[in-house]
Amino acid sequence: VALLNDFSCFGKCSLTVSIPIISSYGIETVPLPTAILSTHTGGFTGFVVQNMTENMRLFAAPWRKIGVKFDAIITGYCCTVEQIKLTAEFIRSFSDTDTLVIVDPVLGDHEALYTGFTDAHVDAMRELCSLADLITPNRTEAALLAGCGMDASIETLLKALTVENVIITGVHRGEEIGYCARLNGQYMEIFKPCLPQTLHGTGDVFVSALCGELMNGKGMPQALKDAAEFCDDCVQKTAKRGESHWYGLAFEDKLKEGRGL
Ligand code: PXL
Repeated sequence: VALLNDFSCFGKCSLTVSIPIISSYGIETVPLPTAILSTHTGGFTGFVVQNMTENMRLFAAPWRKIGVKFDAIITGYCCTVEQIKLTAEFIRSFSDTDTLVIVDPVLGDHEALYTGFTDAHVDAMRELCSLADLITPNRTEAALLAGCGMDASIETLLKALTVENVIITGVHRGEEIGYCARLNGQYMEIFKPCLPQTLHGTGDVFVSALCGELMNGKGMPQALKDAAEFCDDCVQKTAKRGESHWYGLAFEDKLKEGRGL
């Protein structure tokens, strides 16, 4: 699996989450960092960012020479419009007809674009999504991509999104939070208890588990169910650790449990 995402050294999101989780499913990972950050940007200040756009081109060139094609490509955080376009180019070069392409269209949250992102990012991301078999926007990203207002219903959002398989994450309903999806033309939803705190990187844990399940041959609906369960387990384990663990999910506790330790 090729992973095009940022490498946030401290804070547990993106590549530092997806490499170990996907490996734990017995799948080989090949990361291509879009940026290297001292920490992720959710709640930390003074972070340092090394943009990797030029290196992405340089690193991918020898892979092209080997003629490698990936069984899956997952894309996440892209810093710039140029990088979103480069990511699209990567998918075209390194996939064949069987490659599973998952685009996590990182654009924003809580009804706003992330700092530094513009409408041009949304347009480029919409184009990137058109190459995907499955996209996993949160509710804010779904509305941006669909060109709908933030108060649009899930039904309206799913109708407006033309990618065949869509999982909208982070949907709040009463005391619960969950996923609303259209998979193989069928509507499906899963809700879990919501903790009263923001947990950064939850989407990355979910998408990584989803990829692991799909690559082990599960169909999309079952993969969604099992990835949601995996992610909820990580959330519960994080809650047990208390407030010192505010910056990310304690997914290591879950992986350790899988070893019977
Ligand atoms: O997973 C979310 C994420 C990814 N990448 C970076 C982030 C965040 C969330 O804050 O800051 C750099």
